[in-house]
Amino acid sequence: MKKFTLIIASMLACLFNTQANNVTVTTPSVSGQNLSFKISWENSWNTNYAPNNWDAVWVFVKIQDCATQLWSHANLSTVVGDHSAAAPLMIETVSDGKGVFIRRSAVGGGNISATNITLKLNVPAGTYNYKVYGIEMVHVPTGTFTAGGAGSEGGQYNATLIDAAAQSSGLTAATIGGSSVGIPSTYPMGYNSFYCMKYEITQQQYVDFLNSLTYTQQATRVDVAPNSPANTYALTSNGSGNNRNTIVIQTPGNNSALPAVFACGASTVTGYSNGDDGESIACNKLSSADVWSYLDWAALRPMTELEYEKVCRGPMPIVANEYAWGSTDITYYYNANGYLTNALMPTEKFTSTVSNGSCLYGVNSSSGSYGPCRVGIFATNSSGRSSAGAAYYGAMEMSGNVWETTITTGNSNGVAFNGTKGDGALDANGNYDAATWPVYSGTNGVTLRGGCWVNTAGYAVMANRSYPNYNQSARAYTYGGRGVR
Ligand SMILES: [Ca+2]
Ligand SMILES: [Ca+2]
Ligand SMILES: [Ca+2]
Repeated sequence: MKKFTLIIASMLACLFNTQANNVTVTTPSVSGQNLSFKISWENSWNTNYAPNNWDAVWVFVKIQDCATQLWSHANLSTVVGDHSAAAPLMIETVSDGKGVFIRRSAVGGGNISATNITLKLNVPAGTYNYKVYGIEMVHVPTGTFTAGGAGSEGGQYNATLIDAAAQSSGLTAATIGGSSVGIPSTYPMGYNSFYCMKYEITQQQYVDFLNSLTYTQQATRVDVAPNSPANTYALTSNGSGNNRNTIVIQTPGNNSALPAVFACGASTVTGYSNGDDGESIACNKLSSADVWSYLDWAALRPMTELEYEKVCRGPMPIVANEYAWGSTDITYYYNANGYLTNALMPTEKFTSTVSNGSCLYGVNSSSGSYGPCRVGIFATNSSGRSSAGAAYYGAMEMSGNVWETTITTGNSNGVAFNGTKGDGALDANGNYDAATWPVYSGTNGVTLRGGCWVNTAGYAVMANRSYPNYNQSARAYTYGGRGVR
């Protein structure tokens, strides 16, 4: 009877209703090794005409041991038949069992209403709390594409065909140009298929990450001590204010014993992370180590800068000086009083008509009232690729909003990366520890791509490579990122 009580208590403790962007995962129920929940998200697709791809949700599970209170990554069965998804969805397993992709099983489009999913866990017997996480992704199919530029992009690669031969034999520095070093065949060039996050990491996603860490790990991944008072901004570096980063300490931790509880807290009078707190705004003030630690934890991996170009351009020919949406159209948007309706909400949008080449760039001020906006802010039911500011395969804000933290080909640290995926766990200090991921050593293997809400339009040009050896060792109000798998 006592054990039964404990299980009930632990189930009550996990009444999560995860909402990141549009993905909603209901509170999971557990029976033996089977974990069941409903998933829903908006504007899903699976198309058999260009861009011939689909979107998906990368779903992974964390378990909290009721004895130790520690969260760890839960492996899932790698056998497709062990899982089930109601129509119109299907499950796609991965060989390392770190999660599953859930996607449309047939050609179609539109919103996915709450749909039943059952996943089979592969975890040791024990008493746990469970949390299910969902990250929207777009599929990037295997195929040849052209990297580089044809205009005055800035530091751009030579126009270079990335095909099966290039991936299998590597590229010389002279071939790829752009002050790149030679690229070995082990570096993911974007020829082979992968999934890319549809959006930049959001503030609520970073909060969910922080809330599964130990106190010591949290201390590494934020700017302030986790035992700071409630409502202390967690990411304060650079800029002259919070720059729309709303992540705060909701409940202070207890030094080296109890982790803090973080939340989005733009409007704490109404409650934390409750729909008016900036949860869906791109998370800025992240260092490369923050981005990559998030990705290791989520069992994803960093994106290379050649993959960045594949996601943006797809198989289309080069357009000189194009942005991520494949044209040179660009329209200036930034957050300011009166420009946004439903500011800080999941429905945040601009009051003016959205135009072709919609892009968040060019504020040229570090004033704390300026900052990034909600991810996917330009996409509507009727928007086209250019008005939505969408990359070829449907990823959003690949130009503008926050910089994309990608792995450079500009130095040996970067090109040593071989695509190893995160395993869901960080080291005891909260740092990523996946093999070949660049470790900071003077040059940290980062290049920033796609511009941001502060910089001029030239940096938002897709092929611009102004920072091939960037030291993104600190946090700044324009830095963020996303991952792939
Ligand atoms: Ca609130
Ligand atoms: Ca961006
Ligand atoms: Ca790891």
